[in-house]
Amino acid sequence: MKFISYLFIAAALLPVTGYSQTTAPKIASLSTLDANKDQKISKEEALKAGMPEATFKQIDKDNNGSISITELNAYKAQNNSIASIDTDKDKKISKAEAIKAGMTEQEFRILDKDNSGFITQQEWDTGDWIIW
Ligand SMILES: [Ca+2]
Ligand SMILES: [Ca+2]
Ligand SMILES: [Ca+2]
Repeated sequence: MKFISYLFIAAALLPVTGYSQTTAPKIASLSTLDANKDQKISKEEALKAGMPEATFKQIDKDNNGSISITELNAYKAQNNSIASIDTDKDKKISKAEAIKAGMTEQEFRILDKDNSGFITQQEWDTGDWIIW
């Protein structure tokens, strides 16, 4: 009985946690984030690109004030599902969904490799985009 109620609590908490993390999911490409192209994202660059300070701190694992490619890849390994920006849950990103999350039309066309009008997870993975 106790186990079941724990399960229930966990199930009840999950959507809430998910929601608070993705209230307004945003995306940015590495090339946008790393404005001066030194293969590191300084805090200044991150904040300028609209990344919240809390997210920056979360990715900057060694706390040295800049995000290395290694740190970025570690973050991407855990946070790379397009589900958080796929608001209508059809498993692909429409242009409207992409633009709402912070992509430009031109960037959308580049990522939509087969020109289907949607970005699939597979297409997304070929890009250098970060979701937070
Ligand atoms: Ca940089
Ligand atoms: Ca760092
Ligand atoms: Ca969608």
